[in-house]
Amino acid sequence: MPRLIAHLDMDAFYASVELLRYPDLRGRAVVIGGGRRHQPVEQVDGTRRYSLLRDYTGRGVITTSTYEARALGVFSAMGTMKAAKLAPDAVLLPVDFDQYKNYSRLFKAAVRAVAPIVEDRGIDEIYVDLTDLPGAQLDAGRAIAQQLKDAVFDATGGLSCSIGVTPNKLLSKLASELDKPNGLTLLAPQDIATRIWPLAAKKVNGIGPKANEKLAGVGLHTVGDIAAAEPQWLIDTFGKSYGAWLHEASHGRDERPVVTFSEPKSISRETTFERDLHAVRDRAALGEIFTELCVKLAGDLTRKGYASRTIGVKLRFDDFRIVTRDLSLPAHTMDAKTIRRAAGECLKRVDLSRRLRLLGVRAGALATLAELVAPLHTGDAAATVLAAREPNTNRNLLLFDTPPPA
Ligand code: TTP
Ligand code: MG
Ligand code: MG
Repeated sequence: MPRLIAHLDMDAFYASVELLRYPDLRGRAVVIGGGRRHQPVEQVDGTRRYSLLRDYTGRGVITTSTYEARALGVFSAMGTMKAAKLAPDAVLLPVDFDQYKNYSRLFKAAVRAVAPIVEDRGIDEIYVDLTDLPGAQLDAGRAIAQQLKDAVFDATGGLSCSIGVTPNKLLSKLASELDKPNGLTLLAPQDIATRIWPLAAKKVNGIGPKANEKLAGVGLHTVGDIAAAEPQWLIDTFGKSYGAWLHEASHGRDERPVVTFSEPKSISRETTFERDLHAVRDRAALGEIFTELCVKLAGDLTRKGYASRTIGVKLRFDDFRIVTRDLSLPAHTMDAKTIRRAAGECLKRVDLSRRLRLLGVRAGALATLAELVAPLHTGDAAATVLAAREPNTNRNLLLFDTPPPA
């Protein structure tokens, strides 16, 4: 049975979410990237006054734009001042990351209700494995893909998305962009030559700016150019593994599975002692273990790209009774000292007269680094962060338009 993999990407995501609450802006060039001072002002006559790009001064960067603004040459990651030159009459709206995160949850839940094998690829896109869904093979996934689009539209109160359905993730990612916005594109292997080979090489997920430059340097500009190159020559030029991958990718071959992943609710570290320890008599040893747990926990958070707002402790006594306590912090943290202090506060609320078998520290109420950092830095701040976290690898992809503050 051939695989049927869908890639779903929301259309002009942040901008489309804003249009849900400002429907009077539909059809206009709108860019998202302002700060609080660009909040629309409600007038006495019930209309709203919007900030216009022409009035913008600052060093912000645009996160996205409506398709009407794109027609004027205004795209993601463009400096807002530069965008103002191209589209002075475009409306500028502030970034409301919390709102986009809510709509992200909504559309993903709607998809999971129809097709449960979902791989999260960031705030506005997912892969979905349709292979084994009833009826999917009858029409190469078209009806189910349409059902996904309808479910997303209904669950979000009117957001559109574009879906590509092909035998693998690599092709689907490319296909979902082919007929944007509101696209539904099915590709079979025989469509690769006509629809994929004309695309610029850098459109392929895995061909970054560096590789693209090197490809251009040897005269390979499109996916078709790579496909036409000798595999051995690609290997000689680009190295054994990347060269071989370039050949496979250009022919639309990709075996990677759809990997489901859900964000952890909490991350914890605990240790069972070799011999039971007493809070007073073994104070030094316990203190050392306690600190080490907090340091390790902070390391886990940092490595995985999370920060926590609720720190808790877990103790098991020599009679096997378990006690937990937790404490909410004023702000998210991934800092070992802050965690240690909060965990220490929790410990003060426990009766420590019995000896301990186990001690654990837990970080809950997690937020991803991208969630925390994006609202701080988008728009008008000195450094604009275009942040994304790869959910499967937990790799943080933080891109600053100016160096991050020290
Ligand atoms: P994209 O899916 O790349 O773009 P989009 O949804 O706005 O438009 P399209 O119809 O072409 O898919 O990114 C999703 C959101 O991520 C986007 O709405 C805003 C944010 N983003 C940034 O903040 N900075 C960026 O450089 C990019 C590319 C996106
Ligand atoms: Mg999108
Ligand atoms: Mg996207």
